[in-house]
Amino acid sequence: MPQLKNDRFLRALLRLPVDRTPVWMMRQAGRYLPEYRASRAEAGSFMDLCRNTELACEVTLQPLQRYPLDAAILFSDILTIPDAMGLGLHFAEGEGPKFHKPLRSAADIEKLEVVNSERDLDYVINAVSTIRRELNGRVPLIGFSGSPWTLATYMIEGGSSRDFARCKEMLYKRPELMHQLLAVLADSVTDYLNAQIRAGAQAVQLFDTWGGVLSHSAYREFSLHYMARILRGLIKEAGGRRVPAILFTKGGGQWLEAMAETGAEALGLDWTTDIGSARARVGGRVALQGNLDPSVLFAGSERIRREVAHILGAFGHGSGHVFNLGHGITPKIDPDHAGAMIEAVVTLSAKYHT
Ligand code: 1CP
Repeated sequence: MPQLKNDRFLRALLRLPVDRTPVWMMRQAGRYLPEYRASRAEAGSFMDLCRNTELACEVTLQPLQRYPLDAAILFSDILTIPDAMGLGLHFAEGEGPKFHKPLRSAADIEKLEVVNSERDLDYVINAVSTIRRELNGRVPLIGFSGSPWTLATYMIEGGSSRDFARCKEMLYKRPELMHQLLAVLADSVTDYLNAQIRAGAQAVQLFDTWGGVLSHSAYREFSLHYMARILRGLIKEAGGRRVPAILFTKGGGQWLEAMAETGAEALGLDWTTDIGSARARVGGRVALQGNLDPSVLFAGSERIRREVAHILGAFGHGSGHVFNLGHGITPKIDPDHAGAMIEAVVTLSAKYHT
């Protein structure tokens, strides 16, 4: 493997000194980029794009051609695991993800088996090794998975949800069944992330997008517990380097202390938390990633620069911060505005690392 030329993202996750704050964007490959829309049209459906190694590699690299980003993230989706479990993922035009066979009974859950990623998700694992090769050491590659709870919400609801009514009904009426589902998912996610690490992922992120809809105690029992189990099972080193893990619970700002106990090297923050207070609470134990409100990117470059400066200042001096949005970039953002954000991080952050 070629030498890694830019390791400030990996160093910041381990709270080692860096020359400036590293930056990447959740959903940095996606519909806000015209070149992504062209590759997507060429592939056919979204899943065709994920399954086409060459095109998946191409869209992963697209944002790096535009911007001085410090990391690449595998182009895929969190819902590949439920698809591999036989639920039949598809994307209805303009409607988001849907499953042909959502989980509707105890029997549906009882027959689920732990996914063997090298066999059942070979297209993702091939994409990881291809992207790693094509990156040629330019920046590190991030692998990812959804958290068991977040995957369970899509599998039970059959797609996106507003109120998570079916999941919450199961959680309170049949908690043992929910635990059975989450355990199969946790073992599948562990296998999936380890297969990505073996194929070349240099850091991994767990997306717990819907952890924040749980009650204070249910979050620990039904989401955090399973993420901690995954983190304990991950390969910790590859190619002579630590493979850091980032834990992102959207809406999880009040649980950072508990999240910092899981063994993750870094916590992702959404935009509702003050990053300075978060650092005071957990910064001695974990790095922090975030946390610009993605909607700031609707504003002009002056406002974007001010908001970036505010977050950099709130985190303050020293390593342990990876700049990011507080959630994924949305399709209507002008790519030049994303560029303004990245440029602001590059130019304004060096003074915090002297
Ligand atoms: O039409 C299209 O082109 C599909 C849009 C799209 C894209 C670009 C989907 C469908 N997924 C993706 C890629 C994707 N998804 C990545 C790629 C890497 C990157 O550049 O960041 C990643 C990391 C994801 C992860 C993902 N998928 C999450 C977790 C992160 C988050 O944003 O909260 C979730 C919840 C999903 C489910 C999903 N897949 C796609 C959509 C539109 C959604 C969200 C549905 C919902 O809001 O419930």
